[in-house]
Amino acid sequence: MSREEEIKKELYENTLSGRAPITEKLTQEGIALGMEPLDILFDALIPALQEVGRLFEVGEYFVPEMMISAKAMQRAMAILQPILGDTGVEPTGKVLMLTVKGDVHDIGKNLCIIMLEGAGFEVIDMGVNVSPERMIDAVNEHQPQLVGFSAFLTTTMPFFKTNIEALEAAGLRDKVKVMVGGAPITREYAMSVGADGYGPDASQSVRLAKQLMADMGYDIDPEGDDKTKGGEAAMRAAVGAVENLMRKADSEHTSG
Ligand code: B12
Repeated sequence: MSREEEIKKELYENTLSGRAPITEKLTQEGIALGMEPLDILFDALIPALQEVGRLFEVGEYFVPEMMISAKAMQRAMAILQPILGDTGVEPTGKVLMLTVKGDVHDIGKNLCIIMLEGAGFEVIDMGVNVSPERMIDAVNEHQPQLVGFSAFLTTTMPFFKTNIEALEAAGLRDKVKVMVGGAPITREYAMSVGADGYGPDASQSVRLAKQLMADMGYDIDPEGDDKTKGGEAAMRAAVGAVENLMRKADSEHTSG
């Protein structure tokens, strides 16, 4: 078996068992050997995640195992992402993404980031539990066209409004478009707090981001993905696999 074939096999096995440092190393080795990122994605990472989903359904895997596997895949994706997203064209736009104060859920936000970068956006990821003050500092520093707020708890979603009011108070509200999302969020809620758009999933966060850029007068086709030469489609497949997996976790996560 060639080293390339071995790498695919080892990547599959280590994603399945959730060994993130090893998936990262193997992906780096594969890329250094000249392997195609899409082959790594479709022949190793996505099949492994599909198997994780199957093991969950038959009761052999539980939420912690699924999350550890998803993390291992995300570590590998972090290496593939810039290569797949490297379109050689100017970034579509700049987006600042964060999970609001008091909230540590970041899987959904991270999936949106993977897709946005795959679609050619430059993304500044501020992580989780981000205060309105830190958000304002970052908008001043990076001057993005878009800001994306993520919240997963009914107790933290009011921070959308707090953040939007902070943007108004800082005189920045007309400089950025605000998009929001997260498990408990609805379009109605998003509109009621004064957001410019709501995205129910990672794919739609890309369409929304492009639409908002077009609304701001940038020359962008919200439906088009021609700039990314297949990278965006590959990302969509990978992100879809992780999304399905995490949604399955929902049924077991009732401790709130
Ligand atoms: C995984 C998980 C966790 C993990 C988070 C790990 C991590 N690093 O993110 C851990 C175990 C840490 C956790 C902790 C808690 N959790 Co939790 N968690 C979940 C779970 C099962 C999955 C969330 C997830 O990652 N989904 C994966 C993605 C794919 O799902 P998604 O929501 O569809 O995300 C998409 C969209 O929302 C959208 N999107 C997301 N952000 C954005 C942003 C923008 C700008 C746009 C456009 C789109 C967008 O795109 C995403 C990708 O497609 C959910 C259940 C659920 N229904 O979501 C509960 C859930 C969110 N958790 C819940 C609770 C209660 C908690 C805890 C309070 C539990 C506790 N008692 O401690 C703590 C809170 C900790 C805190 N302070 O934040 C509740 C919230 C209930 C509520 N309405 O408030 C939920 C709904 C579970 C439930 N049914 O009770 N949790």
